[in-house]
Amino acid sequence: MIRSTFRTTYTILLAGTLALFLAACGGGDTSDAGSNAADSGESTTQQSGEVDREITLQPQGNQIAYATTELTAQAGETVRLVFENTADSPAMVHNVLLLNTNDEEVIQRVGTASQAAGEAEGYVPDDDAIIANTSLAQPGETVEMTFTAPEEPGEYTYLCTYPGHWAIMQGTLIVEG
Ligand SMILES: [Cu+2]
Repeated sequence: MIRSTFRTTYTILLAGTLALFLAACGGGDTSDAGSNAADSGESTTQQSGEVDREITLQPQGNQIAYATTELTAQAGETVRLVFENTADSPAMVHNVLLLNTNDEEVIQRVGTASQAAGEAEGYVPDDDAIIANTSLAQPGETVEMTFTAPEEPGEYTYLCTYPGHWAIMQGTLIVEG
Protein backbone atom coordinates (compact mmCIF):
# COMPACT_ATOMS: atom_id res chain seq x y z
CA MET A 1 0.00 0.00 0.00
CA ILE A 2 2.68 2.45 1.01
CA ARG A 3 4.86 1.32 -1.83
CA SER A 4 2.18 1.76 -4.43
CA THR A 5 1.27 5.15 -3.03
CA PHE A 6 4.84 6.22 -3.32
CA ARG A 7 5.08 4.87 -6.82
CA THR A 8 2.03 6.81 -7.89
CA THR A 9 3.34 10.00 -6.34
CA TYR A 10 6.67 9.45 -7.94
CA THR A 11 5.06 8.85 -11.33
CA ILE A 12 3.17 12.11 -11.01
CA LEU A 13 6.38 13.89 -10.05
CA LEU A 14 8.11 12.40 -13.04
CA ALA A 15 5.29 13.46 -15.30
CA GLY A 16 5.42 16.93 -13.81
CA THR A 17 9.16 17.09 -14.29
CA LEU A 18 8.77 16.03 -17.88
CA ALA A 19 6.07 18.64 -18.45
CA LEU A 20 8.26 21.36 -16.98
CA PHE A 21 11.17 20.19 -19.05
CA LEU A 22 9.10 20.14 -22.23
CA ALA A 23 7.67 23.56 -21.42
CA ALA A 24 11.16 24.89 -20.91
CA CYS A 25 12.33 23.30 -24.14
CA GLY A 26 9.48 25.01 -25.92
CA GLY A 27 11.21 28.26 -25.15
CA GLY A 28 14.19 27.12 -27.16
CA ASP A 29 16.94 27.37 -24.58
CA THR A 30 17.41 24.48 -22.20
CA SER A 31 20.21 25.99 -20.14
CA ASP A 32 18.04 26.59 -17.10
CA ALA A 33 15.38 24.04 -17.91
CA GLY A 34 13.61 22.34 -15.08
CA SER A 35 15.36 24.19 -12.30
CA ASN A 36 12.25 23.87 -10.16
CA ALA A 37 12.03 20.18 -10.73
CA ALA A 38 15.68 19.26 -10.61
CA ASP A 39 15.49 18.06 -7.01
CA SER A 40 12.06 16.52 -7.24
CA GLY A 41 13.44 13.09 -6.52
CA GLU A 42 13.64 13.87 -2.82
CA SER A 43 10.95 16.47 -2.43
CA THR A 44 7.97 14.16 -2.17
CA THR A 45 7.31 15.00 1.45
CA GLN A 46 8.69 18.52 1.45
CA GLN A 47 6.07 19.55 -1.06
CA SER A 48 3.39 19.05 1.54
CA GLY A 49 4.49 22.26 3.23
CA GLU A 50 4.18 24.34 0.10
CA VAL A 51 0.47 24.25 -0.56
CA ASP A 52 -2.13 26.58 0.94
CA ARG A 53 -4.70 23.87 1.37
CA GLU A 54 -4.88 20.10 1.32
CA ILE A 55 -8.13 18.36 0.55
CA THR A 56 -8.74 14.66 0.98
CA LEU A 57 -11.40 13.06 -1.15
CA GLN A 58 -12.74 9.51 -1.16
CA PRO A 59 -15.36 7.59 -3.12
CA GLN A 60 -18.68 6.72 -1.54
CA GLY A 61 -17.98 3.09 -0.65
CA ASN A 62 -18.23 0.98 -3.77
CA GLN A 63 -20.63 3.33 -5.46
CA ILE A 64 -19.91 5.38 -8.54
CA ALA A 65 -19.84 8.56 -6.49
CA TYR A 66 -17.54 10.77 -4.48
CA ALA A 67 -18.18 10.78 -0.74
CA THR A 68 -17.87 14.56 -0.82
CA THR A 69 -19.61 16.44 -3.61
CA GLU A 70 -18.78 19.93 -2.39
CA LEU A 71 -15.27 21.15 -1.76
CA THR A 72 -14.14 24.67 -0.98
CA ALA A 73 -11.03 26.68 -1.79
CA GLN A 74 -10.01 30.32 -1.83
CA ALA A 75 -9.38 31.98 -5.17
CA GLY A 76 -5.80 31.71 -6.30
CA GLU A 77 -4.54 29.46 -3.55
CA THR A 78 -2.50 26.37 -4.14
CA VAL A 79 -4.43 23.24 -3.41
CA ARG A 80 -3.35 19.65 -3.14
CA LEU A 81 -6.20 17.25 -3.61
CA VAL A 82 -5.47 13.76 -2.34
CA PHE A 83 -7.83 11.10 -3.59
CA GLU A 84 -7.89 7.95 -1.49
CA ASN A 85 -9.67 5.20 -3.34
CA THR A 86 -11.13 3.41 -0.35
CA ALA A 87 -13.32 1.20 -2.53
CA ASP A 88 -12.58 -2.51 -2.45
CA SER A 89 -14.51 -3.65 -5.48
CA PRO A 90 -12.05 -4.29 -8.34
CA ALA A 91 -14.42 -2.48 -10.71
CA MET A 92 -14.23 0.75 -8.73
CA VAL A 93 -11.28 2.42 -10.37
CA HIS A 94 -11.50 6.20 -10.18
CA ASN A 95 -9.73 9.43 -10.96
CA VAL A 96 -10.38 13.13 -10.44
CA LEU A 97 -10.42 15.81 -13.13
CA LEU A 98 -11.02 19.42 -12.20
CA LEU A 99 -12.58 21.62 -14.87
CA ASN A 100 -12.44 25.39 -15.26
CA THR A 101 -16.23 25.55 -15.46
CA ASN A 102 -19.44 23.86 -14.36
CA ASP A 103 -20.98 24.25 -17.79
CA GLU A 104 -22.94 21.12 -18.71
CA GLU A 105 -21.85 21.23 -22.33
CA VAL A 106 -18.20 21.30 -21.39
CA ILE A 107 -18.67 18.48 -18.89
CA GLN A 108 -20.29 16.46 -21.63
CA ARG A 109 -17.53 17.27 -24.08
CA VAL A 110 -14.78 16.27 -21.67
CA GLY A 111 -16.68 13.20 -20.52
CA THR A 112 -17.21 11.97 -24.05
CA ALA A 113 -13.63 12.67 -25.07
CA SER A 114 -12.32 10.90 -21.99
CA GLN A 115 -13.81 7.63 -23.14
CA ALA A 116 -12.15 8.04 -26.51
CA ALA A 117 -8.83 8.89 -24.86
CA GLY A 118 -8.70 5.37 -23.47
CA GLU A 119 -6.85 3.64 -20.70
CA ALA A 120 -3.39 4.49 -22.02
CA GLU A 121 -4.18 8.16 -21.35
CA GLY A 122 -5.80 7.37 -18.02
CA TYR A 123 -9.10 8.43 -19.62
CA VAL A 124 -7.88 12.02 -19.59
CA PRO A 125 -8.52 13.81 -22.89
CA ASP A 126 -6.50 16.73 -24.18
CA ASP A 127 -8.88 19.56 -23.37
CA ASP A 128 -8.22 23.13 -22.26
CA ALA A 129 -11.07 22.94 -19.77
CA ILE A 130 -9.09 20.56 -17.55
CA ILE A 131 -7.27 22.47 -14.82
CA ALA A 132 -5.71 19.38 -13.30
CA ASN A 133 -6.18 15.66 -13.01
CA THR A 134 -4.99 12.69 -11.04
CA SER A 135 -3.98 9.41 -12.55
CA LEU A 136 -6.26 6.43 -12.16
CA ALA A 137 -6.50 5.03 -8.64
CA GLN A 138 -7.07 1.33 -8.28
CA PRO A 139 -9.04 0.25 -5.20
CA GLY A 140 -6.82 0.82 -2.18
CA GLU A 141 -4.59 3.25 -4.01
CA THR A 142 -4.06 6.97 -3.32
CA VAL A 143 -3.35 9.53 -6.03
CA GLU A 144 -3.12 13.28 -5.90
CA MET A 145 -2.97 16.47 -7.90
CA THR A 146 -1.83 19.98 -7.07
CA PHE A 147 -3.35 22.99 -8.74
CA THR A 148 -3.94 26.69 -8.39
CA ALA A 149 -7.56 27.47 -7.63
CA PRO A 150 -9.16 29.74 -10.24
CA GLU A 151 -8.92 33.48 -9.57
CA GLU A 152 -12.58 33.87 -10.33
CA PRO A 153 -14.94 32.87 -7.51
CA GLY A 154 -17.53 30.40 -8.65
CA GLU A 155 -18.39 26.74 -9.00
CA TYR A 156 -16.06 24.36 -10.76
CA THR A 157 -16.90 20.76 -11.55
CA TYR A 158 -14.70 17.81 -10.73
CA LEU A 159 -15.47 14.42 -12.14
CA CYS A 160 -14.25 10.88 -12.57
CA THR A 161 -13.69 9.73 -16.14
CA TYR A 162 -13.24 6.02 -15.58
CA PRO A 163 -15.52 4.36 -18.16
CA GLY A 164 -19.17 4.80 -17.30
CA HIS A 165 -18.55 7.18 -14.40
CA TRP A 166 -18.33 10.71 -15.74
CA ALA A 167 -22.02 11.44 -16.07
CA ILE A 168 -22.77 10.58 -12.44
CA MET A 169 -19.52 10.78 -10.50
CA GLN A 170 -19.19 14.53 -10.13
CA GLY A 171 -18.74 17.18 -7.50
CA THR A 172 -18.34 20.93 -7.22
CA LEU A 173 -15.35 22.91 -6.06
CA ILE A 174 -16.63 26.16 -4.67
CA VAL A 175 -14.05 28.90 -5.08
CA GLU A 176 -14.53 31.81 -2.72
CA GLY A 177 -13.09 35.25 -3.33
CU1 LIG B 1 -15.05 6.75 -10.85
